[in-house]
Amino acid sequence: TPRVFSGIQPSGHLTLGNYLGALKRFGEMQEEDYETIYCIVDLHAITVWQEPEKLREATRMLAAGFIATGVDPSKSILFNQSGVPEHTQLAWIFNCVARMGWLNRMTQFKDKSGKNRDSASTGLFVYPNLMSADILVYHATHVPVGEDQKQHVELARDTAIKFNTDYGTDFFPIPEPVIEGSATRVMSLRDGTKKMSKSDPSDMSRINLTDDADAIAQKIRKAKTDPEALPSEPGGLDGRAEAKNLVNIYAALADVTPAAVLAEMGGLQFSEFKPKLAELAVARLSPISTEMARLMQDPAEIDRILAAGSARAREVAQPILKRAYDIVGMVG
Ligand code: AQP
Repeated sequence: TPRVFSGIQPSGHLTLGNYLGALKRFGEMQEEDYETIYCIVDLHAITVWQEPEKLREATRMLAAGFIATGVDPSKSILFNQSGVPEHTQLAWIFNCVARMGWLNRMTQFKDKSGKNRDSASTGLFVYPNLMSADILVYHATHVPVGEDQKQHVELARDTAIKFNTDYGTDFFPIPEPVIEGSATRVMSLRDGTKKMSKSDPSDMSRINLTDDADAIAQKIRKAKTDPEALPSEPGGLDGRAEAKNLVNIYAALADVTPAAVLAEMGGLQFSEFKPKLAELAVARLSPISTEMARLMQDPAEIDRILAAGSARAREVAQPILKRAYDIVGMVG
């Protein structure tokens, strides 16, 4: 069976972008013909400073988020990255395989380091190599991600190819990004040119999976739009980034295409469409936030689930890591 790997950083509250771009697909793929491995990538999170107690809390909260959105720890392997040291051990090899020029092209590094590149952590720069290791230490072949992570999965492919070529082997499979759905890039509610992000300083820019019904309704009501009515076909959204974003969100939440949404709602003003969107978002998200809150009442149980997941993950990763070290020429 093909193997799926994907991860999410415990760097803040889960957003609607994380849900529609990634999490929603995780639970679905678990029920399809895949072996599924899902990871809370805590080592990636510390590429930018995290307050230690908040990091622990966010890790447990994210575990609750995975489970509440449909990941079943008895069907999928669910764990946190630092529990499986094989990731960082393989990442070192990949630090020596991937080229500086490849990492220099990564747009996420440019975005996150901003103008002051000299003060970004070195971890932020080499983070894509750790992500390559996350995937390849399981010989995973399918990586469900949002659009923003496509470039990193491509780097993992290049790294697998270069390792195989340099060492004259076909040891690493070449992983494929799986980017599906009508909301693979959910944009900020305040700015249609920026992606919705956990770490955006403005809470009004995003819907958190933990937001209550009032907060969701308020954020959608205040979301930036233009004065035009909804068009009746997707082409009418060209050049209208904010309008397009809200239609895509509606479509993804309703599990229909944007064209189907517009066929039904074309001609509506945003003052009429937004309450419908808010109602749908609340209906979809409130069971998730209720379940997350319930799971968070027993953090020790969450820790047990993650420890059991790490043990299962190590069983898969250890022989693959050992073989990789062997190919490279390490004694032992
Ligand atoms: N806005 C988005 N639309 C669609 N998918 C998204 N993802 C993130 N934002 C959107 C997908 O969610 C998964 C987990 O992302 P991550 O935690 O690895 O970090 P990220 O991509 O950097 O996401 P954030 O929310 O913006 O986190 P911060 O603010 O910490 O950087 C990935 O599959 C991603 O594609």
